[in-house]
Amino acid sequence: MSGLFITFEGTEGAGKSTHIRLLSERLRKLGRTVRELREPGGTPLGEEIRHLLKHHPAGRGMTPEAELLLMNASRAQLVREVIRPALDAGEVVLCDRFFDSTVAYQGHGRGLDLKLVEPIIAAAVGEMIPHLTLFLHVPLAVSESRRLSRQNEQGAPADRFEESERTFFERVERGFKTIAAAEPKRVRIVDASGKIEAIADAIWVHVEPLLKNRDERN
Ligand code: Z5A
Repeated sequence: MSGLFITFEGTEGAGKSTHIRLLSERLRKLGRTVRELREPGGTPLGEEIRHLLKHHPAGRGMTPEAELLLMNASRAQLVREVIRPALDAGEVVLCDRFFDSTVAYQGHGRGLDLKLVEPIIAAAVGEMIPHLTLFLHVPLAVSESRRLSRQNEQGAPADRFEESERTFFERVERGFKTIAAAEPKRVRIVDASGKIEAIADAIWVHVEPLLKNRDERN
């Protein structure tokens, strides 16, 4: 694959969507072809699964195991239908969440054994490991207040995840920190609590050398 695959991770409201948008604008100005994706979702099948996972009444009593499998069904489709072809065509793929979210939410958050979680991720992902993962970190209080202000602005109801208790999000946050500590080369922590422009610049510091590297190799 000649493209570049970058994933964004973090708790809700960390600014993933905001920075995917800003980074893709920057890359497009430089003449790059950029693909913006989100998980769960990103394909017609994946978007249906996203609805089941987040809002459908049938999802109310969903077990952690069913959640794990649905997340990875969406991912298996996204990898084969969109990510792999886009990377083969030399595009920059920016994905809002990927398998680290499964480790953090279904593993650390829901308490599923990582020995169960990891092989299922491997089946969905295959060799499609991101070149770079940006873990946008904000304290949980910031995450909560951004979500609440967005809900007030848009009048949108909370989804099934947003209804979880604080201790769940504390475990998820610890999960992301554990992942970042275990894979410091791929996963870079970005302090996402300051001004949007400064965070965008901090992200660019990680992206620019990777682009140069790829250009030299291609
Ligand atoms: N999930 C899972 O359990 N397992 C998995 O494997 C995967 C996902 C892939 C998807 O929800 C849910 O699925 C997610 C995890 C679970 N649930 N939770 N929690 P989603 O896609 O709907 O939501 P999200 O991924 O959590 O993202 P989000 O809430 O949309 O947040 P965000 O994209 O990181 O943030 P944002 O939309 O860019 O910003 C939020 C608000 O803050 C917005 O009003 C911005 O204007 C504002 N903002 C952003 N940055 C700043 C700064 N720096 N200062 C001030 N205000 C800011």
